[in-house]
Amino acid sequence: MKYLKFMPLCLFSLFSLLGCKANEGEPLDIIPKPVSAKTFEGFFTLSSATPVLYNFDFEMGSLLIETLTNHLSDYYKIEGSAATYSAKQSKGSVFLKLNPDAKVHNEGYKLKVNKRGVVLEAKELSGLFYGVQSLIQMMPAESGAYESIEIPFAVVEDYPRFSWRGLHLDVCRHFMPKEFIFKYLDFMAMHKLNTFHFHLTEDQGWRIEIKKYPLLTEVGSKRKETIVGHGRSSKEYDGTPHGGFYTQEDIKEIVKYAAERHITVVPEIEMPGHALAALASYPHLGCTGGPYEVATKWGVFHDVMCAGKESTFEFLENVLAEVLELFPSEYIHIGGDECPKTKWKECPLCQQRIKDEGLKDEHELQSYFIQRMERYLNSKGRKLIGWDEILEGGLAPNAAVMSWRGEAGGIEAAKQKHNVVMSPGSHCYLDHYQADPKTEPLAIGGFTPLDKIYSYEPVPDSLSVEESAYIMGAQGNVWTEYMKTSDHVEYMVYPRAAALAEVVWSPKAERSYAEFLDRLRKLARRYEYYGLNYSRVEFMK
Ligand code: TNX
Repeated sequence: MKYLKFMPLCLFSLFSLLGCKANEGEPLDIIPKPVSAKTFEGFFTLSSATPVLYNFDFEMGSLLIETLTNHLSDYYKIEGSAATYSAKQSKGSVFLKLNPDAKVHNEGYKLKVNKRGVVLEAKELSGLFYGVQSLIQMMPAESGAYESIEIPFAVVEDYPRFSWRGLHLDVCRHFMPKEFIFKYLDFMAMHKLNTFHFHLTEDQGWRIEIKKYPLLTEVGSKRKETIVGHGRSSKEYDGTPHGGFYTQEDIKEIVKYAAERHITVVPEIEMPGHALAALASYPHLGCTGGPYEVATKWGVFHDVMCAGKESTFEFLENVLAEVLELFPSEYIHIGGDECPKTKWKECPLCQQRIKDEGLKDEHELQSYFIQRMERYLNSKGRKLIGWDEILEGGLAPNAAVMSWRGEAGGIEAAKQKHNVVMSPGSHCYLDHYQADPKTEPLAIGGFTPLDKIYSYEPVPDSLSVEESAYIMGAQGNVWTEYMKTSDHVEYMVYPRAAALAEVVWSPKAERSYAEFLDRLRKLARRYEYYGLNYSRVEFMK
């Protein structure tokens, strides 16, 4: 026992004798992995006596300052005095330095830890925010009551590979409470994900208050029951009504909460398909005039919005007008996926439209529909993004494509010089199984384990360097047909979203799955502390 006590000391002297330095060159446990991180011998000791300083308007960056100070007080019980303004670093402090002239990339940061203290520098608040996330992950993974903590001496230079680092959530198949959306955004921020694709309307529920059309939520946000078991085989229903929606006040809170965390919320208002909830509320929107019912099972429905009636476009423009007021995002998602053309083929008004506009067929009618919506959005200074079906019948002139049926749509769009978000079902669908279905809760199907997501490369080989520039990034999609609760959503999303975060942030050449798993084990301590119901399946192997 006696000897053991001296062991570390002996080892230390041995290392010094041999010229080895304790933590020099040791990797940092940051996810997503930084572009460059060098560690040096030694640690900076942070205690309640360590000042936290910042050189910008507190109002602007209060959240990032508090993210750091709250972490210290909650996770390690290190209660410092309040952070204070200072134009310069003082010795032994943590200095958050906003510097418009800093030589760092957009959203990037530079972090230096040495015996003088910690300096985190960025030219934008987003960079400082991401730097704080990294700094936190350089601290001990174990929570507890600490007198002080040690942060390894290091120089980290970091910035994202892609500008669209997306995570989606379908709140229509199952409604998720506002408080959960906040938590979802918190974890996105921890992983430096910056685009929340909020899927708000569907066959099974309309989830956003639109003042001009109150029936959308009075009628469209409720379904009388829900299919039990797998949609492909089941005929059983639960007999329990399901509903819920976000008021415009809720939406404002969500958008603000996200913005403080440097997350853009991109709303999706589905058209012309996946729209039964809207049709049930306002039956004139459909080709036959109904009656329609909010869907109680999953799938693709033949009743879609009528492309022949002017009133459909009037409705959609009015809805979007309110949506644009609530969401400042550059892109607005209009869906566009899985729209059967059966009703349009039989509808005299749709056929008339095809004739009047000189269109070839119903695919071109869909294209006409999307192009009209694009003109509206462009006239309001916004851009349209839609699922890859919007390529069929001709892409609207400025539209961006979200490629989900594999990568072909994304490749085609990039070749046509349109922006693209890659989200192929093969790698980016977090509603798929992550392990053997026999041991997992019921899911839609597929098989997308952690290592498969980690292996994803968003830029296809078949694109030239110029074409590759149209790939804005990638996104994980979370369709909730089989996720009734927020706990279940968390189980499906994490840690797979951590793998995706590294795909969209870290340099391709820096990625290694084995080493990612090591870092993930440390990050999982934080997941536990913050009560995230993540899947442990990869740690049990
Ligand atoms: C296809 S992805 C859909 C969704 C479903 C999902 C299930 C996409 C654009 N449409 O409506 O929920 O498959 O994986």
